[in-house]
Amino acid sequence: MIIKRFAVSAAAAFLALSGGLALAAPAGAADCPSGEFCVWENANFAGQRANWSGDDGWWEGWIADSDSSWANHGISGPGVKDHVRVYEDAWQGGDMTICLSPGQEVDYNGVANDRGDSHTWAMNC
Ligand SMILES: [Ca+2]
Ligand SMILES: [Ca+2]
Repeated sequence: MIIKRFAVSAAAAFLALSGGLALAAPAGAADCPSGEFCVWENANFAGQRANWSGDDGWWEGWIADSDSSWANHGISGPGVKDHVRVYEDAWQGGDMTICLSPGQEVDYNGVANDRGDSHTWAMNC
């Protein structure tokens, strides 16, 4: 992880040094590890972050019913469950509050705000 971070910042430094005008914004605004689904307690990817590479049927108390922004940095591929469905109750119960396609980042959603309790990776939304 440290090595990877170093490589990324080295690449960024190289881009900056090589006169990279229009330093392209990173692919996503949200700071979320590749391959993972991330949830923040505040809008705009702020506050404490929870992240998972797999499913979670019962979010920890501090993030349950506190989710206000979301990012799906899952890896896509043939036959891969790369969408994420968030549910209002534990164990994928109740309504689906929000569903993210691969790469999708949502900085706020009034319907889903502070309702999530579980999520699962899925083939679609
Ligand atoms: Ca919140
Ligand atoms: Ca809930």
